[in-house]
Amino acid sequence: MSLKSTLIATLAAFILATPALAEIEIHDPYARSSNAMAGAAFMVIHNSGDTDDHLMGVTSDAAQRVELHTHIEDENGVMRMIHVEDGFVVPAASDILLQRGGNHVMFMGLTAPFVQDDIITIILVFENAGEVTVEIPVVQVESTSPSWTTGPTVKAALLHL
Ligand SMILES: [Cu+2]
Repeated sequence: MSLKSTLIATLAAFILATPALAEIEIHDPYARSSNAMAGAAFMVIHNSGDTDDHLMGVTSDAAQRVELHTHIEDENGVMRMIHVEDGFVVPAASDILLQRGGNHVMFMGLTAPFVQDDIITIILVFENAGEVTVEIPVVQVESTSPSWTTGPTVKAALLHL
């Protein structure tokens, strides 16, 4: 293969590999578990592209079931977590937050307990960007912000697990 054709092949591979990576960026991911069976992951998902994308699902070996969840307030004023089967839209040139008390990645039936500083690997599946692998550090140590597991209403909501 000539140098020129090698360069063209390299360039073509680069161009083919780049677009999906350029559109979606994940910032500040962290994961934590409330008990030996369940955990959640939080992050900022940034869409730098000029078209909306759609987070359709998530997979991971870290638990038997991994789902996209959100919190809703039921008729009794109790916050409950529900599986969001349609996923989340990530608007063009915008961010969505997966955060405590809101949208999150839920782990049910942990393969192994989450241990501080361990890395949990998940694959987010986007309609346009495709599969995006995210390495997420476990942060079990309490920060100054209130834990998603400490409030009595959220504890009640965990019973659905
Ligand atoms: Cu949940």
